[in-house]
Amino acid sequence: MPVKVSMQLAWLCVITLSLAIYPVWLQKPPKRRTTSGNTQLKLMGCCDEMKDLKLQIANLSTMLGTLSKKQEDDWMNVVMQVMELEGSTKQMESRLTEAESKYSEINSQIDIMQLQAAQTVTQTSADAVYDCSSLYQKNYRISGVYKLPPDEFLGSPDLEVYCDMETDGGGWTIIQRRKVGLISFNRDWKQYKEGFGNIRGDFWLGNENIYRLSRRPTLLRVELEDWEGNIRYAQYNQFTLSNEFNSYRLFLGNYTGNTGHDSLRYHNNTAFSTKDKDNDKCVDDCAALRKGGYWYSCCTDSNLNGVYYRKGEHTKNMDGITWYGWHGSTYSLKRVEMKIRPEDFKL
Ligand SMILES: [Ca+2]
Repeated sequence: MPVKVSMQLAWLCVITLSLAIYPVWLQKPPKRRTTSGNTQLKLMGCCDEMKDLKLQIANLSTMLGTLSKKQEDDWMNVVMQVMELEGSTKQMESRLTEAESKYSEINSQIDIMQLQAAQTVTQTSADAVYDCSSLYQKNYRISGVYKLPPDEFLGSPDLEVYCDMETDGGGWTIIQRRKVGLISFNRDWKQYKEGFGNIRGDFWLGNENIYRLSRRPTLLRVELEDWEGNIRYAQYNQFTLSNEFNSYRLFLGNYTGNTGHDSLRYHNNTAFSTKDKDNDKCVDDCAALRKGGYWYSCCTDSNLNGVYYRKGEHTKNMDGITWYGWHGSTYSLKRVEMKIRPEDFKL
């Protein structure tokens, strides 16, 4: 073998061996991380972005904190408001309940009294309920509506009355009231005979009923109120009405009171007149002129069943609710009540 060939073989062996020992040389060399200028710029930009982002995040965190705080405050406010509302609602509810219970208490008291008053029908005459004074003597002391039993002697039916259990000792049966002013008192004979109106508001108890209730020696009390809130009264003993055959003629005894002069005296011993029954002592038709039913003479010194005029209109007419002795002929009063009680009523 020539030396040249041997040398070539030897080199080949060395190279082969080397390749066997260092196979990595056959692989592609790994990409070196270049640090060229372009990449450096990119990196710098990235850092700035990061900084911006960090700043934004910091800002957002602050905003979030502020918002959370605000939300918390708002929530607390809402809670406080709800609590306040709940408190006032509870207060209102309790007031309502209180009022309702008082109302039902009074109502049930009156119901019981009415029931008890009705039950007295079967009792003996000594215990009979004639009027509000009888109820008062049976310890019914609350003013309001009661039902009186039928009167067997007169054959009259049961009667709803309003009792005044407070004024001057109580026991008063109210026979007339003016205070609301919505219903007309310009009615005919039959209506005045039987009564009309609302027992809790304005009404006339009825001449037949008044006649029946005043058979015993009776006091009449007239209470007047003007539009300035002043209150006066006139009281009479020996008050009575005659029967219908005698036109429910009025009779009065002595006057006591503070109404200026006694403006019912003029109507004493005078028959009752209505728009359809002129029983007055005058050429004129007083009931038609004064627009009410009353004991018109020629014509009036008082007209308690006249026209109801409201404040502002109350001084312009002659046909109003008048008491000449106190406010004259053209002043229409704000409130009137006529009530009766037996003279032997014991306080
Ligand atoms: Ca006449």
